[in-house]
Amino acid sequence: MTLIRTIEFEALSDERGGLVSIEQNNNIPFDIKRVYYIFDTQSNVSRGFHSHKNLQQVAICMKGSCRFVIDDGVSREEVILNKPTVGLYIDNNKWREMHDFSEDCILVVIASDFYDESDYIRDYSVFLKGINCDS
Ligand code: T46
Repeated sequence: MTLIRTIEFEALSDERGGLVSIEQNNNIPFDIKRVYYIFDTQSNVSRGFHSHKNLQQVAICMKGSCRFVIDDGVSREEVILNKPTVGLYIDNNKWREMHDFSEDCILVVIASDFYDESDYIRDYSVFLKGINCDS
């Protein structure tokens, strides 16, 4: 099973430019409750290093690039996001890290729920214990 699940968005492009439409339960596989974005990134500063108990998300790099690592507690896979037409689906119970941000990166994240710090697991050993309890 691959840990990297990307979604290709249809681009409605013409001589004026491109347009992508995002719709819940259509090209996004959940009800959308929140959208946030990350910008002013630095190439030597990584982010993430957590999993979510329940949250599902789709991350889209609207500008620039960054590298995501997805880890299910058994294996780790990575992908470079650098297109506004590709989203990375990040399921719950997956450890994620974001590295190698370009300085012009704008990363938009579409989320299935509101911000809730109690949904985060920010300690890798706690994440691994949770995965091993479930299996
Ligand atoms: C994720 C990756 C891809 C809020 O108050 N509201 C929000 O909606 C978010 C996302 C964050 N925050 C607060 C929590 C922290 O005090 O903003 C601060 C920075 O968040 P964090 O350190 O979690 O940011 P990242 O870039 O490490 O992770 C973020 C998301 O938090 C996370 O859900 O999966 O992007």
